[in-house]
Amino acid sequence: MTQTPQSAPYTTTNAGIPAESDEHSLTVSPNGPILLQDHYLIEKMAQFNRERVPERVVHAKGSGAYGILEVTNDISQFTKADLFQPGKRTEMLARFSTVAGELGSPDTWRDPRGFALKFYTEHGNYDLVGNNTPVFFVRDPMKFQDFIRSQKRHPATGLRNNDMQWDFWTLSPESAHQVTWLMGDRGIPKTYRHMNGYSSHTYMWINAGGEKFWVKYHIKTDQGIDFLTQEQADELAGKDADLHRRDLYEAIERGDHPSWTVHVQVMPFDDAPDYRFNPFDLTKVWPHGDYPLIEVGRMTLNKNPEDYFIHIEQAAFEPSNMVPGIGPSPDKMLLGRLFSYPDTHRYRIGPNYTQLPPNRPRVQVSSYAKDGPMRYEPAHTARPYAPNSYGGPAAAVDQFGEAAGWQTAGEMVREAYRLHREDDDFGQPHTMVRQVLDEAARDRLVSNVTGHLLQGVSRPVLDRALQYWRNIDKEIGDRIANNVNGG
Ligand code: HDE
Repeated sequence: MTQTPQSAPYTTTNAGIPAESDEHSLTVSPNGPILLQDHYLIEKMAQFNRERVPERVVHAKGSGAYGILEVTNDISQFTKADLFQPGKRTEMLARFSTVAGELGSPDTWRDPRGFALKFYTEHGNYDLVGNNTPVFFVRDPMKFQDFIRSQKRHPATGLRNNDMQWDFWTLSPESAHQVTWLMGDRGIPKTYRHMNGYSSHTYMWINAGGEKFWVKYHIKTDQGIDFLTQEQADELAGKDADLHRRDLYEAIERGDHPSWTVHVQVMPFDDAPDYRFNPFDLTKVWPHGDYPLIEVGRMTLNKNPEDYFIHIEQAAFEPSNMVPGIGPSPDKMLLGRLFSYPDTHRYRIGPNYTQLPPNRPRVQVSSYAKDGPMRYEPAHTARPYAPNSYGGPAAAVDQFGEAAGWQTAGEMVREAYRLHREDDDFGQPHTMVRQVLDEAARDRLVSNVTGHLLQGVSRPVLDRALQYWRNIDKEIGDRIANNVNGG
């Protein structure tokens, strides 16, 4: 029997009882049958069978780290949110991810990247759950599930299928802006440290005087934007499927702490109705000439999680976690997300997920929630009901003000957004292709789209895809058509 030095911690059962062996089951004589009373053996096998929680249905492959947000500018004229007050430092957690790939998929697949942030503020957790692109594929949550299924695996073959992707995209022209981002250089960041993050959505900020503003967040990497070409990414996917996870972890370990400068665009509340684009349409950006970036602060990731499963696999981000001074906007996609994330957490990691280490607020919770599996934090309420005459607690409306909202009225309908004067599906991607991309980037875009279309996209989808690109930009579309049709 291997002697364990008394000073070292010894193996125990999950109940803390010293284990009798790390290598031998309990049997009758060395060659005899295993005994049911071998509690530690049975515990080890049963625990092993229950180690998995369902992977995230999207954004399954990811990596994360803890850090700090430091406010470097005075933006208190726009928001009373505690974490955005001058000089404030707030601890945070970030998780970066791909979208369509499963838990074990390569970090370097072409995909938008999740950019999820959780700020442990003095008024509870504030979660800003964005991507590395400022727009998205669809503008109504009714189509999100369908979009994702077109990106994942064909039900018959279990294989990913470019024909499905382009079938959905070409039948959903609102996808053109995000697809242009996806098929360009931003579709494969060199590392998680070399990409920006965006709220994508428009949110509401409310200042101490109750004035409301519309904002979009831009979280710009201080490492500089950098990307992998399709060829580099394909090779690295085979060599090191966890390239981005390794890079982030090792950079923080060696003290090379990645940082991002946080900015916002601010739109006066009353500008929204007549703005040239629908400011709440998630497929649109606000040109910076209309609403320039205003610096907010710097976020730095400086601490790796001590246990990946506990802190990153069980991290639960939810756009519905908005603290006083921050609120939603009429963006239908954002409003859909406010339901979906807590719902997915309750399913994936249980109803008391907010008591897990990465999700626990750094302030006292007095929410009248109680019981449920794995609950261990008391409710901090005098009685399990409100109102009560034994010390409450009661909502502090006077202290934190009314919920963020806006005036609205009308019939119940199922319709697309009403168009603003410059709203269309191809204008902004065209501007991006012509004014943001340089010639080399346009060449890579043509090459990436050509390569993607030549992998199993068949007519009539292929013809629609060629027209889709001509709608975005005639010259780009013709070049892709020329390549696809063999010159
Ligand atoms: Fe998500 N999304 N999403 N999403 N999303 C999830 O919640 C959803 C959307 C984003 O690192 C899920 O915890 C709906 C836009 C990130 O843990 C799920 C809609 C943007 C992450 C979900 C969207 C995002 C998720 C699955 C359309 C960028 C990973 C696992 C209305 C602005 C967070 C989970 C992390 C994860 C729902 C669209 C970003 C299913 C219904 C737009 C970064 O709840």
